[in-house]
Amino acid sequence: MPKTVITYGTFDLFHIGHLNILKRLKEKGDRLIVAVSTDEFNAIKGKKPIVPFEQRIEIVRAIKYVDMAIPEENWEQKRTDVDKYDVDVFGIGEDWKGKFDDLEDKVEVFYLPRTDGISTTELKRVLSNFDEQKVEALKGTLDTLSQIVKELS
Ligand code: C2G
Repeated sequence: MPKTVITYGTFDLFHIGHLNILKRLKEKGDRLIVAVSTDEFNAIKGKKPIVPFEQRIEIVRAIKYVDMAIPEENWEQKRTDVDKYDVDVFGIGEDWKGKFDDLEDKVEVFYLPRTDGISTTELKRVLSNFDEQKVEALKGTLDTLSQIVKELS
C-alpha cells in the first residue's frame, strides 16, 4: 500500500523553507498531500497573506514533491482528512511542536526542523522597508521641488 503523508500551511511568498519541508515530508512516504490555508481560514489564524489563496495553492500544486493540494478551511478538518485520504503520516514544522499530538491515535505525527534564516514574516518586513524607503525618497523630492518653486516665485 502506498504510504500517504499530509501537511498543512499557508505557503505565502513561497520560499526555500517551504520547499525544504515539502521535500523532507515526501521522503517520509510515497504520496504527499498539502492542505493550503484559505484566505478566510488565515483571517481566523490572524494572518493576512500577500499572495491570494488561488495563487498559493497553484504554486504548491506545481511543486514536484506534491501529489495533491487541497484547501485548509478550519482546524478540525485534520481528523477527517486523515480518514478521507487514507493518511499514514502527518508532518509539519517544529513551530507547531505538540499541537497536533491528538492525531497520534490515527497516524504517525512528525515535527520537522525548520529552515533557518528565512520566513514569510521576514520577507514581509523587508518588503515593507522598501515601501518606507520609497516614501521617504519621494518626500525628499517633493521638498526639493517645493523649494525650487518658492525660489522661482
Ligand atoms: N517552514 C519551515 N521553515 C521556514 C518557514 C516555514 O520549515 N523557515 C514550514 C513551517 O514550519 C510549516 C510550513 O513551512 O510546516 C508552512 O509554513 P506556514 O506557511 O507559515 O504555515 P502556517 O501558517 O504556520 O500554517 O493548520 C496548520 C497551519 O495551517 C500551519
